[in-house]
Amino acid sequence: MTAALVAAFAAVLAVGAGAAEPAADHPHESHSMEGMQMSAAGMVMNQNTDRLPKDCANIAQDVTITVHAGRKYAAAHPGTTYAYDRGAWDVPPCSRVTVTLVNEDHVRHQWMLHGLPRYLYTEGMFHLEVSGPGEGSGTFIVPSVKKTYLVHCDVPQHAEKGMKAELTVAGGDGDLPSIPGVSATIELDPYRVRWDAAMLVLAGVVGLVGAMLGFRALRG
Ligand SMILES: [Cu+2]
Repeated sequence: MTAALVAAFAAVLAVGAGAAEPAADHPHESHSMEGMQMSAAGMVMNQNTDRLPKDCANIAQDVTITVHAGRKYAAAHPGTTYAYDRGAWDVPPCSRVTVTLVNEDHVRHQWMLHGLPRYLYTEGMFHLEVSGPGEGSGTFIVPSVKKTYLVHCDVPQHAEKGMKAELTVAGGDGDLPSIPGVSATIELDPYRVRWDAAMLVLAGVVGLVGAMLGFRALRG
């Protein structure tokens, strides 16, 4: 009981301390946290315009990419419903990349990139979202390593239905599977058997019973 009270008191103190911190400047209408901006039209998460990856001495180059997202780009890739206008982009090592996402649909679309260093980007991710027709921009800096980064839209079913791409640094380290216009779709065998101990015992029993029945049939 006492412990619970102490914990509750500590929690209240912690909340109080957080609220007492000086409020960040809000020069714009939108909310702004560390690397995150939100507005009614969309959001940018883990934006980074000046913090260098450990392996970069400076920003090698500024690169701008405009990505169009929408149903109409799926027409070029049979079997897809949503797509970006391109399946791949390549940027130089240590470049500062500014992406503008142009959403041409009346549904939410995202341009989410995975695999960035976690010491700079929460969850190793850069995330751009536009909630309807319109556009949004954000910036991140890539490390020097030759690497292929996965890009997709995280709205349920959009990546599965084609909204998937890759961003390579210095040509990347191999294509990812199932990228429309870039690589083949992988069909996993859903009936693949896992040969663990239980399966082996079961197979043994089935074999033994079969052999016994066979003997009986021969003798009968
Ligand atoms: Cu989408």
